[in-house]
Amino acid sequence: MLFSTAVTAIGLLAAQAAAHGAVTSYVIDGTTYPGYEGFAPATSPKTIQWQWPDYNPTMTVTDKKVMCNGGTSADLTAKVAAGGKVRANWKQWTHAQGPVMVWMYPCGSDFKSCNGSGKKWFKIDQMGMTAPPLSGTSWGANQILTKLYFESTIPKSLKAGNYLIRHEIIALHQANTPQFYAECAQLEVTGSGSASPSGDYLATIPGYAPQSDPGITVDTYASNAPTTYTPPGPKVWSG
Ligand SMILES: *[C@@H]1O[C@H](CO)[C@@H](O)[C@H](O)[C@H]1NC(C)=O
Ligand SMILES: [Cu+2]
Repeated sequence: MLFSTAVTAIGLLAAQAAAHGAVTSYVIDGTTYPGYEGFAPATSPKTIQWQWPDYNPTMTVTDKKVMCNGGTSADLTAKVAAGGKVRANWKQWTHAQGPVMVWMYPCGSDFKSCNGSGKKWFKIDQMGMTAPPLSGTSWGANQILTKLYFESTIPKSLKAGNYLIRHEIIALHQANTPQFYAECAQLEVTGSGSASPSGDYLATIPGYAPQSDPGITVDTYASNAPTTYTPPGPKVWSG
Protein backbone atom coordinates (compact mmCIF):
# COMPACT_ATOMS: atom_id res chain seq x y z
CA MET A 1 0.00 0.00 0.00
CA LEU A 2 2.64 2.44 1.17
CA PHE A 3 4.90 1.33 -1.66
CA SER A 4 2.28 1.85 -4.34
CA THR A 5 1.40 5.27 -2.88
CA ALA A 6 5.06 6.26 -3.11
CA VAL A 7 5.26 4.97 -6.68
CA THR A 8 2.13 6.93 -7.58
CA ALA A 9 3.56 10.07 -5.97
CA ILE A 10 6.80 9.70 -7.93
CA GLY A 11 4.80 9.05 -11.08
CA LEU A 12 2.80 12.23 -10.51
CA LEU A 13 5.94 14.24 -9.84
CA ALA A 14 7.56 12.96 -13.02
CA ALA A 15 4.40 13.72 -15.01
CA GLN A 16 4.32 17.23 -13.57
CA ALA A 17 7.96 17.83 -14.34
CA ALA A 18 7.42 16.56 -17.86
CA ALA A 19 4.52 18.97 -18.27
CA HIS A 20 6.73 22.01 -17.76
CA GLY A 21 9.67 23.35 -19.73
CA ALA A 22 12.45 25.89 -20.06
CA VAL A 23 14.74 27.38 -22.66
CA THR A 24 17.47 24.76 -23.01
CA SER A 25 19.67 26.20 -25.79
CA TYR A 26 20.03 29.16 -28.15
CA VAL A 27 21.01 29.75 -31.76
CA ILE A 28 22.45 33.25 -32.07
CA ASP A 29 23.54 34.61 -35.44
CA GLY A 30 23.82 30.98 -36.53
CA THR A 31 25.91 29.69 -33.61
CA THR A 32 24.41 27.19 -31.15
CA TYR A 33 24.91 27.84 -27.44
CA PRO A 34 23.97 25.16 -24.92
CA GLY A 35 21.82 26.04 -21.94
CA TYR A 36 20.76 23.92 -18.98
CA GLU A 37 18.94 20.65 -19.50
CA GLY A 38 17.45 18.11 -17.17
CA PHE A 39 16.34 18.64 -13.63
CA ALA A 40 19.52 19.55 -11.77
CA PRO A 41 21.79 22.53 -12.27
CA ALA A 42 24.95 21.61 -14.13
CA THR A 43 28.49 22.95 -13.93
CA SER A 44 29.33 21.94 -17.47
CA PRO A 45 29.18 22.83 -20.21
CA LYS A 46 29.59 26.49 -19.33
CA THR A 47 26.73 28.50 -20.74
CA ILE A 48 25.51 31.97 -21.64
CA GLN A 49 22.31 31.17 -19.76
CA TRP A 50 21.65 32.09 -16.16
CA GLN A 51 21.46 28.80 -14.33
CA TRP A 52 17.94 27.85 -13.32
CA PRO A 53 17.27 25.32 -10.54
CA ASP A 54 14.12 23.59 -11.82
CA TYR A 55 11.39 23.45 -14.43
CA ASN A 56 8.70 24.59 -12.04
CA PRO A 57 6.59 27.60 -12.85
CA THR A 58 6.64 30.83 -10.90
CA MET A 59 3.10 31.56 -9.75
CA THR A 60 3.07 35.34 -9.33
CA VAL A 61 4.44 38.25 -11.35
CA THR A 62 5.80 39.78 -8.13
CA ASP A 63 7.93 36.76 -7.15
CA LYS A 64 11.64 37.48 -7.58
CA LYS A 65 12.01 34.12 -9.36
CA VAL A 66 9.92 35.46 -12.24
CA MET A 67 12.89 37.49 -13.45
CA CYS A 68 15.24 34.74 -14.62
CA ASN A 69 13.78 31.58 -13.05
CA GLY A 70 16.05 32.01 -10.06
CA GLY A 71 19.24 32.29 -12.12
CA THR A 72 22.27 34.45 -11.46
CA SER A 73 25.16 35.39 -13.74
CA ALA A 74 26.60 33.05 -16.38
CA ASP A 75 30.17 32.25 -17.38
CA LEU A 76 29.80 33.01 -21.07
CA THR A 77 28.33 35.74 -23.25
CA ALA A 78 27.15 35.43 -26.87
CA LYS A 79 27.93 38.11 -29.41
CA VAL A 80 25.10 39.19 -31.65
CA ALA A 81 25.01 41.97 -34.21
CA ALA A 82 22.17 44.46 -33.83
CA GLY A 83 19.64 43.31 -36.41
CA GLY A 84 20.73 39.70 -35.89
CA LYS A 85 18.57 36.77 -34.83
CA VAL A 86 18.25 35.05 -31.47
CA ARG A 87 16.45 31.76 -31.44
CA ALA A 88 15.57 30.13 -28.12
CA ASN A 89 15.00 26.37 -28.09
CA TRP A 90 12.87 24.40 -25.64
CA LYS A 91 13.59 20.69 -25.24
CA GLN A 92 9.96 20.16 -24.25
CA TRP A 93 6.82 22.24 -23.95
CA THR A 94 3.21 21.14 -23.48
CA HIS A 95 0.88 24.10 -22.90
CA ALA A 96 -0.91 25.68 -25.87
CA GLN A 97 -2.49 28.73 -24.25
CA GLY A 98 -0.49 31.80 -23.31
CA PRO A 99 1.75 34.56 -24.63
CA VAL A 100 5.47 34.45 -25.36
CA MET A 101 7.36 37.64 -24.59
CA VAL A 102 11.03 38.41 -25.24
CA TRP A 103 12.65 41.08 -23.10
CA MET A 104 16.08 42.73 -22.84
CA TYR A 105 17.91 44.58 -20.07
CA PRO A 106 21.07 46.71 -20.35
CA CYS A 107 23.78 45.32 -18.09
CA GLY A 108 26.50 47.94 -18.13
CA SER A 109 30.12 46.93 -18.32
CA ASP A 110 30.12 43.96 -15.94
CA PHE A 111 27.73 41.01 -16.12
CA LYS A 112 28.85 39.83 -12.69
CA SER A 113 27.20 42.83 -11.06
CA CYS A 114 24.15 42.80 -13.33
CA ASN A 115 21.09 41.86 -11.30
CA GLY A 116 18.19 43.05 -13.46
CA SER A 117 17.08 45.71 -10.97
CA GLY A 118 15.39 48.98 -11.83
CA LYS A 119 12.92 50.08 -14.51
CA LYS A 120 15.11 49.11 -17.46
CA TRP A 121 13.53 46.00 -18.95
CA PHE A 122 12.01 46.34 -22.44
CA LYS A 123 10.29 43.98 -24.84
CA ILE A 124 11.72 43.31 -28.28
CA ASP A 125 9.16 40.72 -29.38
CA GLN A 126 5.98 39.01 -28.30
CA MET A 127 3.22 36.76 -29.57
CA GLY A 128 -0.09 36.68 -27.76
CA MET A 129 -3.29 35.24 -29.25
CA THR A 130 -3.74 35.73 -33.00
CA ALA A 131 -7.32 34.40 -33.23
CA PRO A 132 -9.99 33.49 -30.68
CA PRO A 133 -10.99 31.57 -28.67
CA LEU A 134 -8.75 32.00 -25.62
CA SER A 135 -9.07 28.23 -25.09
CA GLY A 136 -7.78 27.56 -28.62
CA THR A 137 -4.31 27.09 -30.05
CA SER A 138 -3.63 30.40 -31.85
CA TRP A 139 -1.08 31.42 -29.25
CA GLY A 140 2.63 32.10 -28.95
CA ALA A 141 2.87 29.23 -26.46
CA ASN A 142 1.40 26.88 -29.05
CA GLN A 143 4.08 27.88 -31.53
CA ILE A 144 6.62 26.68 -28.97
CA LEU A 145 4.59 23.53 -28.37
CA THR A 146 4.64 22.68 -32.08
CA LYS A 147 8.08 24.03 -33.12
CA LEU A 148 10.03 24.02 -29.82
CA TYR A 149 11.60 27.37 -30.67
CA PHE A 150 10.92 31.08 -30.79
CA GLU A 151 13.04 33.39 -32.94
CA SER A 152 13.38 37.15 -32.54
CA THR A 153 15.39 39.92 -34.14
CA ILE A 154 17.57 42.23 -32.06
CA PRO A 155 16.44 45.77 -32.99
CA LYS A 156 18.86 47.07 -35.64
CA SER A 157 19.25 50.48 -34.00
CA LEU A 158 19.88 49.15 -30.48
CA LYS A 159 22.91 50.68 -28.82
CA ALA A 160 25.87 48.30 -28.63
CA GLY A 161 26.68 46.82 -25.22
CA ASN A 162 25.93 44.09 -22.72
CA TYR A 163 22.36 42.92 -22.30
CA LEU A 164 20.30 40.15 -20.79
CA ILE A 165 17.76 38.51 -23.05
CA ARG A 166 14.79 37.04 -21.23
CA HIS A 167 12.33 34.61 -22.80
CA GLU A 168 9.04 34.33 -20.96
CA ILE A 169 6.00 32.15 -21.48
CA ILE A 170 2.91 32.71 -19.36
CA ALA A 171 0.98 29.43 -19.41
CA LEU A 172 -2.75 30.17 -19.13
CA HIS A 173 -4.18 26.65 -19.29
CA GLN A 174 -5.45 26.73 -15.70
CA ALA A 175 -8.29 29.15 -15.02
CA ASN A 176 -7.11 32.21 -13.11
CA THR A 177 -3.86 30.40 -12.20
CA PRO A 178 -1.16 31.76 -14.50
CA GLN A 179 2.23 30.06 -14.59
CA PHE A 180 5.33 32.08 -15.48
CA TYR A 181 8.30 30.42 -17.17
CA ALA A 182 11.26 32.71 -17.85
CA GLU A 183 14.96 32.22 -18.51
CA CYS A 184 17.75 34.73 -19.18
CA ALA A 185 20.99 34.69 -21.14
CA GLN A 186 23.87 37.11 -21.62
CA LEU A 187 24.36 38.90 -24.95
CA GLU A 188 26.93 41.36 -26.21
CA VAL A 189 25.21 43.40 -28.88
CA THR A 190 27.59 44.80 -31.49
CA GLY A 191 27.10 47.37 -34.24
CA SER A 192 26.83 51.10 -34.64
CA GLY A 193 23.34 51.57 -33.20
CA SER A 194 22.77 54.28 -30.62
CA ALA A 195 19.10 53.89 -29.70
CA SER A 196 17.65 52.89 -26.34
CA PRO A 197 14.00 52.63 -25.36
CA SER A 198 12.65 55.00 -22.74
CA GLY A 199 9.51 55.94 -20.88
CA ASP A 200 6.50 53.72 -21.51
CA TYR A 201 8.62 51.00 -23.09
CA LEU A 202 10.37 50.27 -19.80
CA ALA A 203 9.29 48.08 -16.90
CA THR A 204 10.62 46.51 -13.72
CA ILE A 205 10.81 42.75 -13.26
CA PRO A 206 9.40 41.39 -11.02
CA GLY A 207 6.16 43.34 -11.14
CA TYR A 208 5.95 44.48 -14.77
CA ALA A 209 2.15 44.39 -14.46
CA PRO A 210 -0.31 43.73 -11.63
CA GLN A 211 -1.20 40.10 -10.97
CA SER A 212 -4.83 41.14 -11.69
CA ASP A 213 -3.91 42.30 -15.25
CA PRO A 214 -6.40 40.64 -17.66
CA GLY A 215 -3.39 39.36 -19.61
CA ILE A 216 -2.23 37.49 -16.50
CA THR A 217 -5.23 36.43 -14.45
CA VAL A 218 -7.77 35.12 -16.92
CA ASP A 219 -10.13 32.15 -17.25
CA THR A 220 -9.46 31.03 -20.81
CA TYR A 221 -12.37 28.53 -20.60
CA ALA A 222 -15.08 30.85 -19.26
CA SER A 223 -18.24 30.91 -21.39
CA ASN A 224 -18.02 34.71 -21.38
CA ALA A 225 -14.25 34.81 -21.97
CA PRO A 226 -13.02 37.80 -23.99
CA THR A 227 -12.30 37.28 -27.69
CA THR A 228 -9.15 39.38 -27.70
CA TYR A 229 -6.00 39.24 -25.61
CA THR A 230 -3.30 41.79 -24.84
CA PRO A 231 -0.01 40.54 -23.38
CA PRO A 232 0.80 42.23 -20.06
CA GLY A 233 3.54 44.84 -19.71
CA PRO A 234 4.80 47.54 -22.07
CA LYS A 235 4.54 47.69 -25.85
CA VAL A 236 7.26 46.06 -27.95
CA TRP A 237 10.18 48.36 -28.82
CA SER A 238 11.46 47.59 -32.27
CA GLY A 239 14.08 50.32 -32.49
C1 LIG B 1 21.57 45.51 -8.07
O1 LIG B 1 22.55 46.23 -8.79
C2 LIG B 1 22.48 47.63 -8.59
C3 LIG B 1 23.46 48.29 -9.56
O2 LIG B 1 24.72 47.67 -9.51
C4 LIG B 1 22.75 47.95 -7.13
O3 LIG B 1 22.65 49.32 -6.89
C5 LIG B 1 21.71 47.20 -6.27
O4 LIG B 1 22.01 47.38 -4.90
C6 LIG B 1 21.68 45.73 -6.59
N1 LIG B 1 20.57 45.12 -5.89
C7 LIG B 1 20.64 43.95 -5.28
C8 LIG B 1 19.39 43.47 -4.64
O5 LIG B 1 21.67 43.31 -5.23
CU1 LIG C 1 3.66 22.76 -17.05
